[in-house]
Amino acid sequence: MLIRKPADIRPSEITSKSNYVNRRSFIKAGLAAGGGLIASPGLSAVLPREPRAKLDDISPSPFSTDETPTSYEDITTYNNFYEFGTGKDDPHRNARDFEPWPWTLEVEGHADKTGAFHLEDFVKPYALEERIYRMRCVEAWSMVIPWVGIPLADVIKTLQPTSKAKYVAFRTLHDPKRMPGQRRRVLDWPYREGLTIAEAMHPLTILAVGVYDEVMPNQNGAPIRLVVPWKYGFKGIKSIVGIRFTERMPRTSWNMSAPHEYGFYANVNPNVDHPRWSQARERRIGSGLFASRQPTLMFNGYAEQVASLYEGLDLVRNY
Ligand SMILES: Nc1nc2c(c(=O)[nH]1)N[C@H]1C(S)=C(S)[C@@H](COP(=O)(O)O)O[C@H]1N2
Ligand SMILES: [Mo]
Repeated sequence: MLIRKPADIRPSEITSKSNYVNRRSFIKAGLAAGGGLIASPGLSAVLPREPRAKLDDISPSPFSTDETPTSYEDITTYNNFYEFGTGKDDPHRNARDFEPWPWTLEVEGHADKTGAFHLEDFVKPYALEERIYRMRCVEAWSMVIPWVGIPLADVIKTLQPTSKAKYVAFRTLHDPKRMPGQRRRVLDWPYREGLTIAEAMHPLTILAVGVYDEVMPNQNGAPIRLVVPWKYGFKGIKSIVGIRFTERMPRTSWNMSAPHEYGFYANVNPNVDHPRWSQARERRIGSGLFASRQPTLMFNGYAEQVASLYEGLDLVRNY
């Protein structure tokens, strides 16, 4: 079995809370010292900066579905990414010139290892895995996507949240110059999402850095985004610049925008309709214009793995 947790990290190799205050000087220091987190031998996720660059040393995952993946073309041209426009074909056109590098990720809140990290250093200690997941959008379409990523649980263990960390909140880059869709207030920017700590630690939850063994396309959330396959697609926040461990349930973009339509949990549930449409069936993208809609499965087909997270929770009230 692959042991994916990095070896013990010396305190000098991690940004401390006081360093975080002086984030800029840390980033410079981190560059000079060769990075924030140290890679352990045998692992090491490497992220090339060129668009469509191949990712090396990807191991397959037992969590992958054996359903046929959606084509690269469909995965990268039919998207929601409101930072680049609200139409399904806006992201791939408007994100073409987005330059994700260099990328800094801030870790904040109730954890021992908070600070600002160069993304390369942040992912370096982990091994890349391919996770072929069924993905279900709240708008009743679905895809099968071969993500490349690292388990979020491994990252969280490294960051050492304190006992006060009950939730993990994520935020997308807010930069209207680079993300033209943010010049309109269609959402309260930056895009925000969140998970309970148990959901974040679940082995199915990953931070994805690629699709089809290539670096993450801009329109899919370059350079790093969240993937939670038993939840509606909007939980999969793209182009993440902030991770915060919180004691209280964080506010999330779609819940703030339309609380009666989008809850915090957003678990795929064919028995709980959206107020304006049914969630019982879904259209698999790429299956042809006249293909019949297939039934949506509880927790998007991942019930066996995740149902225990919600024991005793009323899933109609907690949608
Ligand atoms: N920052 C950000 N993340 C986002 C969105 C967005 O508008 N902004 N849209 C979400 C929605 S509604 C879906 S269905 C997925 C779709 O993109 P994907 O096919 O690349 O997962 O991204 C999610 N992540
Ligand atoms: Mo969505």
